Formats: sequence, structure tokens, C-alpha cells
Amino acid sequence: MHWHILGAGSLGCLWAARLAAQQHSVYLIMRTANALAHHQAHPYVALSDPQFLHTQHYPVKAQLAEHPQPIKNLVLACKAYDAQAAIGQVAHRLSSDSLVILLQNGLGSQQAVQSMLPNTRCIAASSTEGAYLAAPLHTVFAGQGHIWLGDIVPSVTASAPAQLASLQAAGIPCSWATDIAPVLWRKLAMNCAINPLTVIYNCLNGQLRHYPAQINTLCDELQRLLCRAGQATAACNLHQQVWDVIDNTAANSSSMRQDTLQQRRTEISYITGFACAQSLALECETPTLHTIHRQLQKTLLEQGLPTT
Ligand code: NAD
Ligand code: KPL
Repeated sequence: MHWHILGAGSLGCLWAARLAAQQHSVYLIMRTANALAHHQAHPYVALSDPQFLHTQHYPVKAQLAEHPQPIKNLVLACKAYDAQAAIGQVAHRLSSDSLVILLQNGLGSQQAVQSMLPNTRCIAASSTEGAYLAAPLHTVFAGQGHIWLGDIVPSVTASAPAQLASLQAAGIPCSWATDIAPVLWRKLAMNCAINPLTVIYNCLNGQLRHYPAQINTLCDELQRLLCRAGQATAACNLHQQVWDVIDNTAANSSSMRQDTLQQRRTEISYITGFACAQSLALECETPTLHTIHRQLQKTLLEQGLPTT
């Protein structure tokens, strides 16, 4: 099977390596001619385990967005804030027969991409896998997890695409969700409750145990917001789940804190930014959420990082 992967970063290379290992034809879509030339000198992606005990190199091809080859299966593996521009560069290569898998965290970018591709099946992913780049095109599989996949525009007639079996056969641990929205909203709520405060207090996830009142109030508001957004299932038992994640990931730095510490742009607009916009649109009062969003923006500004 042919797979194009747009975004040769941590997750893009992880998906590329596993597909290439199963003899799929994998094409990375590179951002610049320079990156393409660099890859052509050594046309592989490398995949290491967290202890760097094993590093395997897998052959992948690469091309630029303007390449004329039609795209049948696309994995969009860029950050949420790059998703629309990236899709804009390859939209002419997609058709109504194409499948697009969106790996972006948060909410908002998936719907924006689907509206740019009204005739193409777009599938959102919610992933708990963890990966980082040790070097360009060398990804480290830092944390095992699971991926839920589901149609952004659900339809009663649509079943899982045939490609799902190929992903599973390639060792990508994914399952089909007939309704992905509750999965995405639940993850959004987790990310809103945990990630911004770890940046504001510059702390590990477990150290959020010092702020029980603030987190419980935030969870009250997020729970109300989810219910108002028609996501009562996702709102169920939210407080307990947030505390469980805090305890189970106590020694970890949240993804947003890692971005901040490495002076990288965060996905704030697709996490608290999206939640704040929804609370205004749905007239659901969430004062603590808005305060935390503003405090996060202030912290990012002080560190010279974008606030959107
Ligand atoms: P990353 O920054 O490592 O990789 C993104 C890549 O996309 C970069 O190499 C960037 O140059 C490239 N890119 C952006 N626009 C492009 C364009 N127009 N053309 C070609 N390339 C383009 O990001 P990541 O960590 O792989 O994360 C991707 C998404 O997955 C994010 O939304 C993230 O939140 C989510 N996610 C990541 C992890 C993880 O462990 N890395 C886990 C869960 C979810
Ligand atoms: O998903 C996470 C992240 O770091 O982005 C956690 C901390 C597990 C929940 O917000």
C-alpha cells in the first residue's frame, strides 16, 4: 500500500518506520528542497527504543508537496497550528478516494481541515503514544500507548476503512471509534486541566497535587462545558480521571511544558484557546478556564513564545 506522511517529525517518522517495516511504500513530504536533498543522501528513517538499545533504519522515499503523484493515503503528522497550511499544499493531490488521517492534538484543526476537503474522508486520531526526535529523521519511541481513530464527520453507514487492518498489521496499536468526538473532547479536557498549569507553575505533572482546589474548580467548569457541547459521556467522572492521569504520569513533563522548555511554539490555541472559544459560543461560564488561559499566555509571552 502507498502511504504519504506529511510532517517528518517525531510521530511522522514513527508511523513511517512501522509502515516501511511492513513493506508499505512510504513517502515523506518534506518542507524544503534542502530537507529533501538531505534525505536523498540517506533515504531512511531511524527508530530507537527509549534506552537506545536498538536502532533500526527503514527505507522511505521523500518528495515535496508540489510533486504530481496523486495521494491515496495521507497521514498528516504536523502540529495543529500548521495543519491547514500543510493541507493547502497537497489538497490538489487528494481525491474523493483518498483517506486522510489527522494526528493533531487538541480540537479545532481537524474540523478546519475537513472543511477544506469536503469530498475526502478525514479521520481524527487520539494518540497516547509518545515519541521525540533524537536527530532529523531519527525518532525515539518513548512511550507505548494506544490510538483511537474515527471519522470527523460520523455517518451511520460508514464503517472502519480497509486501511485500519494494514495499520494494525504494521504494529500501530489502533482501534476504531464509531464516534471519535467524545474521545477527542475527553483528551481536550485532560489537556486543559493539566498542561497549562504545568507551564504556569513550571512543574512536573505530579506536582499539580499541590493545587487541588484550582484543579477541581477547573474540572467543574470543563465538565459543564463538555455537557453544554453535547459531550456528557466525555464529561463523566472527569475529576477522577484527571487525578488518575496526574498520579500515573507524576514524573512526566506535560507535552506543553516540554514545548515551552525547548522554546517551541505550543498548541495553546487548540487546547485552552479552543475550550475558551467554545465556552463563549455556548454561553457557558468558565471563569477559571479563562483566567488560566490568560495566565498561560502571559507565561508564554514572558518566555518570548507565541501566545496563540
Ligand atoms: P513535530 O514538531 O515533531 O513534527 C511536525 C513536523 O511537521 C515538523 O518536522 C515540521 O517541520 C513538519 N511540518 C509542518 N508543516 C509542514 C509542511 N507544510 N510541510 C511539510 N512538513 C511540515 O511534531 P510531533 O511531536 O510529531 O506532533 C505532531 C502532532 O501529534 C501534534 O499535534 C502533537 O500534539 C501530536 N502528538 C504528538 C505526540 C508525540 O509524542 N510526539 C503524542 C501525541 C500527539
Ligand atoms: O496528554 C498529556 C500531555 O502531556 O499532553 C497529559 C499530560 C497526559 C494529559 O494532559
